[in-house]
Amino acid sequence: MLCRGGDGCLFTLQQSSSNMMNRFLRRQENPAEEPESKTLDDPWRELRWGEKQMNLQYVQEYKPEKDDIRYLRVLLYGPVGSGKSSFINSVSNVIRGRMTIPALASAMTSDQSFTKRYETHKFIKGRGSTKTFYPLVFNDIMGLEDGTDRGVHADDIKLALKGHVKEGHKFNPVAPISQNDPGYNPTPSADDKVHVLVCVMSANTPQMNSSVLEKMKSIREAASDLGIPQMAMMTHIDEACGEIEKELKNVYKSKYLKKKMKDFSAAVGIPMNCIFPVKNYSEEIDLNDDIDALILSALRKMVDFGDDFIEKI
Ligand SMILES: Nc1nc2c(ncn2[C@@H]2O[C@H](COP(=O)(O)OP(=O)(O)O)[C@@H](O)[C@H]2O)c(=O)[nH]1
Ligand SMILES: [Mg+2]
Repeated sequence: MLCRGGDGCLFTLQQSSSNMMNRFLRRQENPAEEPESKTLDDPWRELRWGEKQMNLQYVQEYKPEKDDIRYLRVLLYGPVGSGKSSFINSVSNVIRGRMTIPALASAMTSDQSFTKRYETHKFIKGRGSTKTFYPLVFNDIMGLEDGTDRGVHADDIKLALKGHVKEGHKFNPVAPISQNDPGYNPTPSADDKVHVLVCVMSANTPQMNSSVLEKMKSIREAASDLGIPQMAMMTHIDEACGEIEKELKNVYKSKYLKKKMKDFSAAVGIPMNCIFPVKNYSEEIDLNDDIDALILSALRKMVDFGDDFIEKI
């Protein structure tokens, strides 16, 4: 706006303010002109970021009430690269209060699964002669690849749910474990069985293909038949949404993530309130309270769901 005084100035001022008014009215009529915010004003789920310590203590002090059950066993399944091994590492970091490297995470983004053996991951409690394990253990099962003869066989996961897969068994993608196999456990104990089934999915991948969805569905049905509680985790949330990458506390404000979780919920039939977003430890060299808070929020639910099931068996 040029203003040199006199009538010309008045005219230019009037013109300028009427232009502004027009722009304002246009925006009112057509909000699309305004770049839409990527975040909601208020989080859609409440997470008390300051309660990390309480949840940590809850998980650290958890112990199954039944005498014949030493461990609450969580089985993680999901596509290759979704972050199952990284989640186990992350839990180890959080529970032990320092960075640790128990389960190998694959840095390669290949379509072949890295974890092939059925292995129980335990977390060490105490040091030296007082060394014991926390009663919360994880099994990480080979990825669910596209196609029938690749990745883990859905039948193997079903047998693992019932505790029939022995520690160290090497999965064969072509043929599921049979009763004659040395890796088959005919008489599983109550804590060989899986107490919570957790699907791990990356928020940073496009739509899942139908054959992976089919495998997931059949596993979920088997778990439902056995009464095993189920939940899911969305990982890679930092990579999927710039707002979360900038600030992890935006996790429940991100419109993108909310939509991704809703779509996932609809595709696999896991209700929204059983899906938890987490950011795994991946590049960090030190612990971070916000990362811990999200992991503990999911972990606490795993413990509660698993414990409910243990009470029933
Ligand atoms: N940025 C980021 N990277 C992740 C996350 N979770 C896993 N990763 C990385 O993704 C890759 C595959 O993870 P991995 O745990 O091996 O997947 P798995 O095949 O399901 O066991 C590794 O390079 C991890 O560091 C996450 O939440 N955020
Ligand atoms: Mg792995």
